[in-house]
Amino acid sequence: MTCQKFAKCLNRRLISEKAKINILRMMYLIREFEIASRKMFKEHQARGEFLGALHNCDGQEAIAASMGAIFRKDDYVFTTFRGHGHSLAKGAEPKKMMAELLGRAAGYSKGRGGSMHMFDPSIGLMGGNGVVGGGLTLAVGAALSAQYRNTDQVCICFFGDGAAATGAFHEALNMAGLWRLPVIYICENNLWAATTPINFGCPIKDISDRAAGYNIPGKSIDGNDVYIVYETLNEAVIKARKGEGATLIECKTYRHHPHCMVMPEHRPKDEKQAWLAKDPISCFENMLLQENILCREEQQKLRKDVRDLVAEAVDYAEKCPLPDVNTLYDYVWA
Ligand SMILES: Cc1ncc(C[n+]2csc(CCOP(=O)(O)OP(=O)(O)O)c2C)c(N)n1
Repeated sequence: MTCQKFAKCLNRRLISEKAKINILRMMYLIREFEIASRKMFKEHQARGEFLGALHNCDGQEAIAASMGAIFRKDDYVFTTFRGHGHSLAKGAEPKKMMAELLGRAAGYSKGRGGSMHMFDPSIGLMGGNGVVGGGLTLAVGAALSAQYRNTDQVCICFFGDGAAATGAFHEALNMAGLWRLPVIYICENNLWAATTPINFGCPIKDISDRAAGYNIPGKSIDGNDVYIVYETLNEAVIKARKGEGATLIECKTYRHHPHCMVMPEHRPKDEKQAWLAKDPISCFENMLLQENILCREEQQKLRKDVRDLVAEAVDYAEKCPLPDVNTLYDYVWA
């Protein structure tokens, strides 16, 4: 999809100007967080410290940021091992996230979880998961709880194309369809499951086709187009709040970096180049400039503010103490 085609979207009127700027700001925050986290990891590695796995989501920001603009604080989000963007968009604090990346006591999992484990139930952030597809069935439980308590809370579960081939995916969608649960399954199909291309592990073109097997609506969309993601997700959230059940949304997208920090690039150069040209942030920036919602000066200021915020978070995390060794056995159940 080119930026021109992007400009033709009609659904731009659905979102207020203020919300559009907030979405762009969130996309910047996610991108700057990811850039800073890689830099921080490399610096620590150079000093001989290994901080664990780091799965970045640069290139997939349109999906998380749209969710953040629609979702309420009391809605639930289950993320994956590639969950920094989802966590920030759900309201997680960059400082506490950076502290968790560095294994500090002030982090979201008290320094015990690292990059894949940002949890904060007080803002509906139900956490990441090192297990591929690990959140799929947990989301059934959260959605069932909302339905049982008769609230209008909605649950979103993010997962990758690789997770769509697990048994948990089919079990979860079966229950979600059967009980008409207020859950939205968002598959971020970035075309690769670690080093496995999508056509090695998936026999169909659109993962959303699987929704029909569970009597829920399914849609495959351009996951780099904020307006399309927002409109599709908004519709699914309205339905779920009204008690009309689950939706499966497949967002076609691409990660800008290798699977994780310790893996070399394995994807074809031309494929990567083509997707970099469809960077969701550049496309959305151009849209807002064309719509006269943003000028270059404001855009640069917005980005700088976010960059400063992330730099502060890194500084804070670096200064935070590691967990006290006397707490080693705390939170361990045997
Ligand atoms: C149950 C399980 N199997 C295998 C792995 C190893 N693994 C980690 S990430 C990954 C690929 C997942 O791909 P996908 O679901 O498409 O997510 P993406 O990395 O594209 O965001 C695999 C196989 C794991 N963590 N858990």
